Amino acid sequence: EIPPIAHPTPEDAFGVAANIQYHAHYSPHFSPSKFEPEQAFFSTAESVRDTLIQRWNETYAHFHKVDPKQTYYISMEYLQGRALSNAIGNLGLTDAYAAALYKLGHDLETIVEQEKDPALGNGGLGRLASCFLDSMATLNLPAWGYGLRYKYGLFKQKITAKGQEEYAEDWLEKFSPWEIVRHDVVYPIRFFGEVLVESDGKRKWVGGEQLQALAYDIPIPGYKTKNTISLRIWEARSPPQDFDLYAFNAGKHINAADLQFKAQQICAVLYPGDETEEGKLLRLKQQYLLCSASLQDILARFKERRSKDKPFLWAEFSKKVSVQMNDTHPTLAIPELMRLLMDEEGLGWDEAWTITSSTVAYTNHTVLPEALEKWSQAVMAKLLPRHFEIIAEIDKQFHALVGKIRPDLEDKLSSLSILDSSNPDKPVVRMANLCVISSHTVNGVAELHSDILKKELFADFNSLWPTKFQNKTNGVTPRRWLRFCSPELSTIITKWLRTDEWVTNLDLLTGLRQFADDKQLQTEWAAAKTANKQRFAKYLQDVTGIEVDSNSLFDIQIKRIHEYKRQLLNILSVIYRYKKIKELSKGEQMKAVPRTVMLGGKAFATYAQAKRIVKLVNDVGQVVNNDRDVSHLLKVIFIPNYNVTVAELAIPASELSQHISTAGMEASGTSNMKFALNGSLIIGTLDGANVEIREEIGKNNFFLFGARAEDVPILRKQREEGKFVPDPRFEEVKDFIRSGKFGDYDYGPLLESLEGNTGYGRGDYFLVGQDFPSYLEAQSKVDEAYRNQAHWIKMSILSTAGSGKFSSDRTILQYAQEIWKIQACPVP
Ligand code: 26Y
Repeated sequence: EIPPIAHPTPEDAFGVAANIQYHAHYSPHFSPSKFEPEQAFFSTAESVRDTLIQRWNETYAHFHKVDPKQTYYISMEYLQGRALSNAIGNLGLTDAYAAALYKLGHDLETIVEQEKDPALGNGGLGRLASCFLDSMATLNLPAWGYGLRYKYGLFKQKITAKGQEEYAEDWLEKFSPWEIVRHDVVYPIRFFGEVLVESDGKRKWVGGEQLQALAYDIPIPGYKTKNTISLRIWEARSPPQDFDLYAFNAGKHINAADLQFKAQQICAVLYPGDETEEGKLLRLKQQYLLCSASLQDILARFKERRSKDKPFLWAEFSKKVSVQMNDTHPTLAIPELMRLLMDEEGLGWDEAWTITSSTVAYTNHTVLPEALEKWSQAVMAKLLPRHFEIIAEIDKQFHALVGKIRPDLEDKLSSLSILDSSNPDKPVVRMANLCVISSHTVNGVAELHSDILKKELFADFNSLWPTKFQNKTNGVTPRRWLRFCSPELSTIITKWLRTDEWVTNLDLLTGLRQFADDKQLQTEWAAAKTANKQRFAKYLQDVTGIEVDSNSLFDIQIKRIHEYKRQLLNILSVIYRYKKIKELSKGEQMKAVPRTVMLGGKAFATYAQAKRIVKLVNDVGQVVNNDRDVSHLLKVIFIPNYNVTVAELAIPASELSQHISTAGMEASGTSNMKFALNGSLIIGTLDGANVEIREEIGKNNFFLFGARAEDVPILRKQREEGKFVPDPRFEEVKDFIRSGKFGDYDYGPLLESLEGNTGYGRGDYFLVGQDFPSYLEAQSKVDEAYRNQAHWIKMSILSTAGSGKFSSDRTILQYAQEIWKIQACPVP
C-alpha cells in the first residue's frame, strides 16, 4: 500500500515549510544557491498548488460521478488578480503559510508581492467574470470558466511627460505557477476553407487552415469548501507535421516555423488593434478559437459522463449543460454548437436548434452603440464559411417566425434581423441580435440597465419574447474585496457581528447598523481606515514620489478612462477647487477640508480623447502639487498602471469614491460596490448599480447629483436647439485651461468636445457642462459632511452595512436558479 501524499494543514507550519522547501529543491526554476523572495514565491505557490490540484481532482471526480447539470461561463476576458493570497485565504492556510515562510526567513507580505498580476482582461466585464468564478466555487456549483491564454495581457501603463505610454505585459515571463497544461486536451480548429455538399445532402466544412487549441487549467478554490473548479484557457498552436496535411498541400509550401509563428499570433495579445483588416480578422479568430475549443470540450465531457452504463441522448443535452456568453464576444458559440451537432453528430436542423437555443444564454454589458459588435459579412463568410451559412439560416427562420406569429413586427425586421445589408458597401452581422434570437435568456447587469434593454435597445424583441429578458444585478466577491484586502476592517466587523459568517453571507452586514452610533465602533472603524490610508499613501509615495497627507480626505476615481465615465468632470471641478483655494484668505484656508484627489485608469491605446484626459490630470497635478499656497489643502495624483492589485490597496483606503457617468451609460459598474463595501462614500449619478446601492445604504449616505437617465435625450435635444446656458464657473475653468496654466500641451480638441450644439465628439454629448453645477454642489456637501468626522464615520459604517446585496454570491445564486437551473454539488 502506498501511503497517501501529505498535504499542508492549517496546524502544521513545519509541514508547510518542508513542503515549500521540497519544491525549492525538486521543482527548481532557478539556480539552487539562492532562496530570495522570488524563489520563495514560486516554491510557495507550487506548494499551494499541490493542495489545489488534489482538490481540483476530487471535485472533477465528484462532478463526474454525480453528473449534475453544469454551467460553462465563456468569456474573452478574466482579470484574476494575484492568486497566492487569495488561494491560501480561501483554503484557510494563511496563518500556516505565514508561519512557515517566517521559519524560512521570509515574510508572507513580501512573498505575495512577488506575484505578477495577470491582466487577461480590460476592465469591469473581465473582473466580473473572475468574481463569478470565486462565487461559483464557494457555492459548490458545478460550473467552469473558459477563456483564452493570451501571452500578453492588458498593456502596462507608464506616465511620462507625453502622457500615457503602453508597454507589453508579459505575465508568463517566468511562467505562471497556477496553470496546469493538459497535453491530453487538444482540439482541432479550422479557419477558411469551403463548404462541400455531400451526396446525401449533408454539408461539410473542409480545407483551409488547421490548427489546434491546447488546454491549460487554472484551479479556482472556493472559500472554506473543498470544491475547486477550473478556469480552462486555450492556447493556439499549429498541429504536428503528420496531422491533416490536406490544407497544407492545397496551399503552397509554407514552412513549419511560419505556421507555428502564425498560430502563436492568435493568442498573442488580449485585444489586438482592430483598425486594420488584419487586426479584425485576428480578433474574430480569437473569438472562434475560444468558442470552438470550449464547445468541443463540453460535448466531449457530456458524452464521457453519460457513456458507461447510461448512453447519452442528445435530447438531454440542455438538461446537463448550460452555456453563458459574457457579452457578444463568444457569440460564435451559437453557430459552432449548431455545426457540431449537425455536421459532426448528424442531427437535423430542428433538433440542433432546439438544443442550442435551450442551452445558451446571453449577458449584455453595454448599450453604447460603438461597443455593440458588428462583423463584416464578407470577413465572416471567408473565415467561417459554414458558420456564416448557419447564421444566415437562423436569420431566415427568424424572419419566417415573425411573419407567422407577429406580422405587426414585420416592418421592424430591418432592425431586428441578424444580417444587416442596409449599407451595400458594408453588410454586417449584428452579434447582439444573433444572441437575443438564439438564447433562452438575455440579461442586463443592473436594474436600470436591464430596463433600458427592455424599453430601448431590445424593445421589439421584448415584445416578441417578454419572458426572455431578466435582470441580474452584478456583485463582487467579499473574499477578495473585503476579507483579504482589508483584514483590519474585517476583524472589526467579525468582532462586532460576533461571527465571520458574513464572508459567505454578506447580508449579515446589516447587523452593523445597530452599532453605527457606538463611539467604540466608530473609533475602531476610523483607526482601520487610517491604517489603510497610510498603507496606500506609502505605496503612492513609492510609485509617484509624491507625499500624501494621510489626514486629508482620500477621494478616488479608478476605472477605464472613457468620456462617458467623465473623469473630465472630476478634473474640471478639481481645477475649480484649486482656483477657489487660491482666492481664500489665510483664515478661510484654516477651515477648508484638505483633499487628496486620486485618479487612475488605462486609456485604450488608440482612444485619443481619453489619452488627453490622462495627460490633463497629470498636468494639473504638476501645477497643484507644486503650488505651495495650496498643496497642503489639495493634491492631485494620477495612480499609474491601475490594475486589480492596485485596486486592492486603493479601495480600502478610500473615503470618497466617484461614480459619475452620464446617466444611462454605465451598465452597472462594480467598483462602486467594492468602495461601498469598504465604507467609502459615493458621489455619483443615478446610473447603473448606483441606483440600487443608494437604495440599500440610504439616500442620506450618498452624494447624488446630475441629470437622470430619462432626461438625457431631452437635454441633448435642448442643447441641439441652442437652449443650453452654461454655468459661468464652467466657462471660468475652461478659460483657465486655455490660458496655458497647465502647460503648453494642446487641450483644444478636449475642450472643443464640450462646445458646439451637436455632432460626435462635439456638443458635449456626455453632458459635462450640464451636470457641472450640481456636481460642484454635491462636492460642497462632501466637504461639509467631512467636517463632522463622527457623522462621516457613521455614514461609512452604514455604507458597509448596506452592501450585502452586492455580493457576487447573491448574483451567482440568481443565475444558478433563474437562468442555469443548476444545483450545488459539494464534494463530501
Ligand atoms: C468588442 C469590444 C468593442 C468590447 C470589448 C470589451 C466591448 C466591450 C468590452 C467590455 C465591456 C465592459 O467591461 N463592460 C462593463 O461591464 C461591467 C460588468 O458588467 C459593468 O459593470 C460596466 O458598467 C460595463 O461598462
